[in-house]
Amino acid sequence: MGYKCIEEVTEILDLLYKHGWDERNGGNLSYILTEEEVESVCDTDKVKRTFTYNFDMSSIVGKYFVITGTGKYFKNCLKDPETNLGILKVIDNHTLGLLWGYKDGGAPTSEAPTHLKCHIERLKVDPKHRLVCHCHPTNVICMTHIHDLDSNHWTEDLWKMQTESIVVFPEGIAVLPWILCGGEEIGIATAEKMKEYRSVVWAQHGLFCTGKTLDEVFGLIETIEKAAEIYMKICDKPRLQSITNEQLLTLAKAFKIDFRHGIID
Ligand code: 2HA
Ligand code: ZN
Repeated sequence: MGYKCIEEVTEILDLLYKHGWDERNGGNLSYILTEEEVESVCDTDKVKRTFTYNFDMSSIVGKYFVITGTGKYFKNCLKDPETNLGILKVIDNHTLGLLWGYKDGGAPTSEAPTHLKCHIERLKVDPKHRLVCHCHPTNVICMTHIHDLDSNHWTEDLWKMQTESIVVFPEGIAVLPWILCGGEEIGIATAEKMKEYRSVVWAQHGLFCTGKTLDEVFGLIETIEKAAEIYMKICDKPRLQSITNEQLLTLAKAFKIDFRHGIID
């Protein structure tokens, strides 16, 4: 295939699959491409098909995205990117134009409106933002069955599972209750949380993570899932010691971490 930007995306999709976080057609990803990256794969103005959405995309008109296809399996993206992925351009307030991919007549993931709403919010906070990734990490889902769904309680407990957590997600993690996936309500609720967080948990479903690069977002997912794994392994065991608020504050000071206030301080 030889398209560097597509290879980078499919490598991450493959890793997510191999971790067991994207069974069957679980999960979806959207990543902003530069014009140069799109030019290395296809024409930037030959629109093959269009997809319309009923929300306002005016702030991202002209941007290019690679987006996983609806019903497609992360497992298959590395060997057949042109069927499982699409490159799309936001051609007006309500329309995506397909430039490349979805070779079998496919379409963007059912969660594309949620992804695009998250991109719109994250770009307001961070102009370098590029990636939204949704996956189904096992221990994060486990925790949503046995832990309350308060974002501050999750943040505190995940920060205290391992020293790295507060370093990797100092803004904390947001948690949403069970809401119908693929719909408007969950998209609006997720994007609202993205004004303050890069990571949003969907109860009994999975995780949405965002960031500047594929490595950053993959690392964020790994770190959150690792903290959740530790939580699940120790939650029913007697605890002799844990990380204290004071220790986290010492760490934050030493590493100059701009962490969310009102949880451990
Ligand atoms: O695309 O994960 O949330 C399959 C899903 C929907
Ligand atoms: Zn999902």
